[in-house]
Amino acid sequence: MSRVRAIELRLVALPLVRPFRTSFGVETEKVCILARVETEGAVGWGECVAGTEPDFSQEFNEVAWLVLRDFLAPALFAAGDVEPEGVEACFARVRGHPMAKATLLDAFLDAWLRERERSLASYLGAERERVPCGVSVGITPTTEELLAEVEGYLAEGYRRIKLKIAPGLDVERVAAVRRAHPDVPLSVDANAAYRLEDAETLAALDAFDLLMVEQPLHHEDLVEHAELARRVRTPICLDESIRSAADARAALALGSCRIVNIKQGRVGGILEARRIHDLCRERGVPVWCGGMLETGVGRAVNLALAAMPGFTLPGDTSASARYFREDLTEPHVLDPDGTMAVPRGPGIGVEPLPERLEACTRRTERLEAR
Ligand code: NPG
Repeated sequence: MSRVRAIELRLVALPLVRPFRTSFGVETEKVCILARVETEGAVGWGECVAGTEPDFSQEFNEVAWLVLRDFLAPALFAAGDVEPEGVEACFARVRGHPMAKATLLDAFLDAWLRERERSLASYLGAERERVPCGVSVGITPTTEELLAEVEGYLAEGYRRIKLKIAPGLDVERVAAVRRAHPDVPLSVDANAAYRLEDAETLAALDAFDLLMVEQPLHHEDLVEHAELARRVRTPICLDESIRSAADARAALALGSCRIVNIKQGRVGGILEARRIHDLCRERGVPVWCGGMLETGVGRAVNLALAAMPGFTLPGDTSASARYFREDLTEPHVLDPDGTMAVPRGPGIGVEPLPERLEACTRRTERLEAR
């Protein structure tokens, strides 16, 4: 059991090395909440995956901040001595808001593990010391720029390329990349930009031997994904649609997907991510670790998750240099063989560097147990 004495919320902002364009918008800066939790014996960190706008999800920073400050932090203080499962339980009366919940649960788990001198990877039963890494390539102004970017990432060693697509920026672009790289493991991610009426376009992607097409249709429509799955050969992977283990169970029961992207921040934290992993593993469904342009704090969590045995496909677990000129933590570095080390120190195994953190902080608020 551990007891939380104080929680500090911080809004931080880091410029991205290049703009990241998806079907729903362009990001030039990473702006996110970090939570710092003090227990009797340790300090833990958690990163919120929400962004500045309600686009990828209904959650966004300003709302997550309020939910953390006014509901989740008071619930955690009131809970007193708890285990990680008890933190989840004390958050249960807040409906939804998985990204806010994940922030504080993960920070608590980091502190709880540090008190016990245990790494997150060992807590999760992670088997690998290094994980194979992929990279997600945003939509570029031209096909030439896309080819150049892909070329650069392959030269760095990335083992799987994921291309962001949107209606009109799909078949030709994928064809060009496939022509240039006949054997590279390749996938596409639509971020819910298509409709079932676009099934023919999506079926045209079958020609390119893709690992998967990720989240082609509306985030709330499992039935239409199941219908689409009957019309295309490429496996469908779901991301936005899976906000919990219950969603994953429903999607698999309906045949809406054959692969699941696990982002712990999207599903309420590390414990729920583990449940989805276990469920998929039992059913022989491959999972992989998604990314949300996290700083080194969130990325450390992703690397530990990606080392679990059911994560059989390379994730969007890219190196710090893919996102930031200077990360908040010591950088996560890609080996030329396309793998990255899973942090092995206590807790998540990394901490924000104090000076970097101060330089990136836009706002802080400290909350104390009474
Ligand atoms: O490498 O962290 C990364 C980014 C991977 O493409 C990526 N993330 O839809 O999965 C996604 C997308 C994303 C990023 C979505 C940021 C929302 C915010």
